[in-house]
Amino acid sequence: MSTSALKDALRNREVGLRTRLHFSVYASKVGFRLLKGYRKLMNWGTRRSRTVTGEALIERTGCPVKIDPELGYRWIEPGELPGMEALISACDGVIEEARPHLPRLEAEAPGRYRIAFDLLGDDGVHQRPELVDAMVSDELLACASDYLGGVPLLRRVAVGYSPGHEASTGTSWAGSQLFHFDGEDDRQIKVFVLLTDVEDDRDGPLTFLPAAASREAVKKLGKRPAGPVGSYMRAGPYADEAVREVVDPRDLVTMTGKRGRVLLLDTSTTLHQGSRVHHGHERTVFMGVFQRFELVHETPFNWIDPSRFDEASPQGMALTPPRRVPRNFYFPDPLEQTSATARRGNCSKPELLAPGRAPAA
Ligand SMILES: O=C(O)CCC(=O)C(=O)O
Ligand SMILES: [Fe+2]
Repeated sequence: MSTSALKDALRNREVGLRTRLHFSVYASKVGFRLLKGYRKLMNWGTRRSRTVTGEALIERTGCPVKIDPELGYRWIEPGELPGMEALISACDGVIEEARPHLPRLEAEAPGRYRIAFDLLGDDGVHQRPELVDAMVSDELLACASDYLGGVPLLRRVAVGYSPGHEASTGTSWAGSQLFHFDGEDDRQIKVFVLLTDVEDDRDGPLTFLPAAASREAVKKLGKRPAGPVGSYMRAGPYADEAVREVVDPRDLVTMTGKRGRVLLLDTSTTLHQGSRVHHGHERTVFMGVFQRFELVHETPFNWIDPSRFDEASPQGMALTPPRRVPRNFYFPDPLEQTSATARRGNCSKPELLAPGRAPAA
């Protein structure tokens, strides 16, 4: 980060001093590495046991699904991962329940919260154990442990609803509709499952550049610009014109396809955007997120009950974060009568809040 960017970070009064200080370190390459080293050191024991458990799982399963870090993504074929059918039908239930509330949610949502709504609160996740079960199958956890170097945490389980936007010409896309890198760590895995057919641009497909090409694109863009202070983005959002200058559109991969198509994507190493849904269309996608226990930059996470699994099992580990927030804290029931975004973070125990917390993606 340049000195002026650092000054900007420190001056920005929209977020607290701790957040600004955190960002002034986090946003530089060296600062990020320092933070990462510090986090690794502080979590040495936990990392060790997660590595050992992950290795045992990889050996036991033979790790049938692997992600090539140079690509940063992998498509999943039908039958490769267990539990996907149950997951899809549970998601159908979520959408059906939410359908009558959608106009109100859209009307209430401010700014970037209007881009993609999470229709699942913590209670919704809890009521549908098949969503978590599909995410913590031995096969998927082996894949995630292999890619992330130890049993990671399942931090988010979401059903994302992206409504159509009036402006389909592309000048008013914002936030995650613009190309960016997610910033919680230097690697993570998001599991996306299409719940409706995504045919073409009008359905706002997730669009990304594979990891090696993303690395090259960033070099050509000059230096990786820091995301806005307090943002979950490590870099971006980039204007389309800037991306167009350095990226061959033929290198972009789009998540189009039939309902049920599954993608594993490292949103930290791949330049990506999505939800540019045109007026008269809508997109619904399931998303599960795996991040390392010792991640560098924490963003809001779901409360998920680990008690169905043995504490020392890979599944138990994947569901046990370093600290708990009360159920419904970040992700209360989105269908309650008052705005979900207004309720998020309202809690009778504010001391449980992490200082410097960034908003959710
Ligand atoms: O809405 C989309 O397709 C993109 C969302 C995104 O940027 C993410 O999940 O990291
Ligand atoms: Fe993203």
